[in-house]
Amino acid sequence: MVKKFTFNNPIPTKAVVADIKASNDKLLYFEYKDNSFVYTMSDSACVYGLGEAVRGINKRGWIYEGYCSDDPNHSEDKRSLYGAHNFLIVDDKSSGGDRFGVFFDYPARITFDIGYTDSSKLVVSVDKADLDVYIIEGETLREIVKNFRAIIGMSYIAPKWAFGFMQSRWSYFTKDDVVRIADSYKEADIPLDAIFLDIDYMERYKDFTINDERFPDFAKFVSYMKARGIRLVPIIDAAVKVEDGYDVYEEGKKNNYFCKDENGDDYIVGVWPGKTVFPDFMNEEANKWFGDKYKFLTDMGIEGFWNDMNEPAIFYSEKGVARAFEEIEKYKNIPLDANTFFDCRDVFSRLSNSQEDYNSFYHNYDGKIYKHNDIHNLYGYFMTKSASDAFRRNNPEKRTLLFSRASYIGAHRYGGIWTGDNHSWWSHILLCLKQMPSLNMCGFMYSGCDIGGFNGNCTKDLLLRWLSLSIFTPLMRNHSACGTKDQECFAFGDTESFKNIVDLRYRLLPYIYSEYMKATLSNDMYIRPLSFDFEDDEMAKTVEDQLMVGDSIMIAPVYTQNAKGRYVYLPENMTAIKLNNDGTITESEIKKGHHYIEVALDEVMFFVREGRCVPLCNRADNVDSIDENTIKLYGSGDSYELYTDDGYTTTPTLSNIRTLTK
Ligand code: MIG
Repeated sequence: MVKKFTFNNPIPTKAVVADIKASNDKLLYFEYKDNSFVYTMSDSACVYGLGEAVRGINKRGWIYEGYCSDDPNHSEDKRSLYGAHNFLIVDDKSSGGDRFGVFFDYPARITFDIGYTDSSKLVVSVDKADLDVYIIEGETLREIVKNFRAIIGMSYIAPKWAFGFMQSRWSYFTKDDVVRIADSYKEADIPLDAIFLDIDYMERYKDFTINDERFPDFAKFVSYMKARGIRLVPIIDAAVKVEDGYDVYEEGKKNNYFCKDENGDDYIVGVWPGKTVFPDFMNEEANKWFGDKYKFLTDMGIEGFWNDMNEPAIFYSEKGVARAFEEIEKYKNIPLDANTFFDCRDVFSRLSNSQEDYNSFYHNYDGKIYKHNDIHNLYGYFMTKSASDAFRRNNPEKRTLLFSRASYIGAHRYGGIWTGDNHSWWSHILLCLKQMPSLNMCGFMYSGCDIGGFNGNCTKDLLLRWLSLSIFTPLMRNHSACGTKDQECFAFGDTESFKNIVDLRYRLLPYIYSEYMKATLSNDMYIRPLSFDFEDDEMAKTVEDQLMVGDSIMIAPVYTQNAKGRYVYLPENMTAIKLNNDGTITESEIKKGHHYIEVALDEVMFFVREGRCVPLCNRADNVDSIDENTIKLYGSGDSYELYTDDGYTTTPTLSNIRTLTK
C-alpha cells in the first residue's frame, strides 16, 4: 500500500514514523530526471492535497511551493503560505486511470507545477534531489488518506474546551480589556470559552514574561477568568529578545541554544522585541529547554498556547541592515530615474524574510550542522514539537491546547494550525472552506482560520456568514489585526443574530467533538470534499464550495455579500436542517439534485445524509456546561454513534462510543 523511494541522501525530517524500507523498484507513476518528478495527467484527473495553500480543492492549474512563508496577502497569485504540506492525491479512477497519493518528504523549497506550465503535466522539482518519495495506494480516496496518515502518526488532539468559541484580537492590552470582552459576551448571552492574549501581554515582547502593569497578579487573573468559564490563551513567538539579564536569553546564549552565523556567533535578527535570536529547535537539548519554559505560564493556570512567527519570520537581520546602508550609499550621488528610484526604495523592503538571511544561519540538528535554508520547513514544526513534548512531560494527565502558524507534515502530531493573516474579504470565507479538507488530508485536524478576517475591516454581514461556516471547523476563533475595526460578536449593535449562530455551535458540539475524535483516532478525515464521499458522482468532483463534515453532515455556506441564499448540489436525498432566527429548528426533506436555498443572515442551513442522524443538545454558556442529556437526534436515520470523554484525557480510545437512538 505504501512504497518508499529514496533519492540520494535525504535529511531526516521525522515526518514519517512508520519503519518503511526503501524499495529497489523503479519509481511508480513518475518519471524522474534532473531533480524533477513528472507525471502525465489525463484531462479528467483531479489533484487534491497540499494542505494550507491558495486556490481550489482541486489544485490543478497552478504552481505551488512547499516553503513556509510569512505572507499577509493570501491572494491567488501566491505559491506558498505558512505551511509546507507536500502530500498530493491524483485521482483519475472514474475514467479508468490512476489513483494514488504521493508524499515528497523534503525539508527545503519544493515546487509543484500542477498543470501550470503544461496543462497535462504534474512536475515536482527540488534544487537537490536528496529526498524520500512515498507512493500511497488505496481503494478509495479516504483510504489513501488513511494509509498516508497511518505512516505519519496520529494527529494531535485538542482539549474539548478548545472546541468552544474563542475571541482574539491583536491586542487586548490590559486585564480590563479582557474583562470587558468577557462582560460584553456575557451581557449578549453569547457563549465563549477562551480569550486570546497577543504579543502585548508580554513585557516588551519577551517570551515567558508578563507585563505586570497591564496584567497585575496574572495567576490570580487566570483563575478568576477560569471561574467565569473562560480560558486565557497567550501567544509565544519564535524569536527571543537579546537582553542582558533576561533569563531566557542568558541561558540560551550560555548553552549555545541559539542559531549561529557562519562564524559560530549567535545569528541576530530583528523581530517584534527588536534585536532577537532564534532558539535552535532542531537541537534536541535546546528543544527541551525551550519547551520547559512554558511552565512559567502553565504554572499560573494557562492551558493553551498559540505559536507565531515560526516560519521563521524575520523583519531584518543586523547583517542585512548593514548591507542595505552600504547599498543605499551608492544612490546618493547618482541622479535618480524611475528604475534607480524603485531599486533604491526596495533596498530596505527587501530585508524582510530574505533568502539571504535564510542562507546565513545554521542549526545543530542531531549533532550535524545544517544551513537553515536546507531545512527551512522544519523550524515551525520543531517549535510545535518543543512545546508539545514539554506538555506531555510536565503535564501528562491533561491535553494542552496548542496551535502554530508555520508547519510541516509531522507537526500534525504535536499541535493544530491556524491559517494565518487572511483578510476581511468574502473570498476568504471560501478560501478557508477550501483549505480545511486539504489540511485534514495532511493530518492537520485541529485547524481553522481567523473568523471575520485578520487584515482589514469586517462588517456585520461578513462576520455572520463567516461564523456560519466556522461553527463547523474544530478551531473556531474570531481574530483581527491591530488598527482594524472591532469585530467581536457584540461590536455591531444587534447581538441576537450572532447569539443564534454561536449557540448553534454549542448545540452541535457533541457532534463536532464526536466526529473529530472518531476521525482523528482512526486516521480519517473530519472534513472532506464531496468527491471523497461520492466518488462515482462526476458533479460532486466539481463542487468547490460545499463540504462533508463528519459522517452525517454536508454544509453549503453562503459566501457572497447581499445574497439571500445560494445554489446547492445534493448528491443524494438529504434532510435540510434549518436553524431559524428564533432558535427553533426546522427539518425538511430535499431531493438529490440542484436547488436554490434561501438562508437569511441570522439563520444557518445544513444537510443531513440519507439514513443518518445528527445529535443537537441545548445551548450552553461554555463547553464545560454542555448537558449531553438534552441531546435530540435530527435527520432521517434512527441512531447516532456518539463519542464522548472527559475532554482532557490523553489516552482517548474509540471504546468511548455509545449508540444513541431516537
Ligand atoms: O507581525 O502577534 O499571524 O495572528 O496577531 C505580525 C501579532 C505578528 C502575526 C499573526 C497574527 C498576530 C500578529 N502576528
